[in-house]
Amino acid sequence: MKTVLITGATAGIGAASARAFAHAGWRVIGTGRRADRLRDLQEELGAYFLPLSVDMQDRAGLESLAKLEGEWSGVDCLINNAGLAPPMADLQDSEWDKLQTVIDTNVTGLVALTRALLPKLIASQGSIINLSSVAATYPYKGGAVYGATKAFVRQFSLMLRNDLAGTGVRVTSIEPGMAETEFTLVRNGGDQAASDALYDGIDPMTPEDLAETILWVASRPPHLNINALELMPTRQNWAGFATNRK
Ligand code: NDP
Ligand code: 8X3
Repeated sequence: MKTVLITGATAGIGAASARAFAHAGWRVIGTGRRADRLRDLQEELGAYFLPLSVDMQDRAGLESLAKLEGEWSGVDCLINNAGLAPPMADLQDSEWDKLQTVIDTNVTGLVALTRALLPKLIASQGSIINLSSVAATYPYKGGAVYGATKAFVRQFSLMLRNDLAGTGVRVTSIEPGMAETEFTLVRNGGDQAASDALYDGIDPMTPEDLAETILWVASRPPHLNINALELMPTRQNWAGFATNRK
């Protein structure tokens, strides 16, 4: 039986992935800060789900995830999913603490956890699936720090493959557009109406769409590495260039 560690399993894409992997016969280690949500998921998924409440900003806590023993000691797949965006704002109008939280979570925590788990992933010839975003590639106004963290995740994924050459470990950057989760609620400080308005009428991707894709990536045969995968709702596309006339 294979084991997957999914960060941010308390909501959205991470929770849907926990369900998809568990139903496909994997053991699932799920993390996040909200212990009550992890407990609910354990009740739903049973003994093959291990809930571990860890904050991505707590490096020691993340490193402790690499020290599990017994039946939970092996890790075959790491899904670096936990992440968030600060409110949409120009940098000059942004609150520092919110930016710092995003950088610490999306970048620093992701690197710390990946580094700590690499010995186990090398031993299992496992795989790493990182949640980047279309914001890594396509700039939009008010998203500089978020987009930059996701560009980091994309490039980190591609370059990590060089470090891992010959080990059999696979690395993938998943780059979604709009998926309806708690993402926009968190970004807007809990404004449900604003979140509903953003997704209204565009048939956004669902967390299950992404979970199915992530499970598909993790289930490819060992000789096949999906480097990067970009997905969007059919009703989402690119904005044009902007100009500022004098
Ligand atoms: P949700 O807000 O629904 O879920 C985010 C998850 O991340 C939660 O489980 C949350 O857990 C966890 N998380 C956030 N901060 C921390 C922290 N400091 N420590 C531990 N866990 C944390 O969002 P999504 O499911 O949409 O997002 C998942 C990933 O997908 C993110 O990396 C996001 O950037 C990316 N993504 C999302 C898109 C979208 O449109 N939804 C599109 C492209 C990428 P808790 O709060 O319990 O700690
Ligand atoms: C979030 C996707 O399109 O809202 O990563 O920037 S989008």
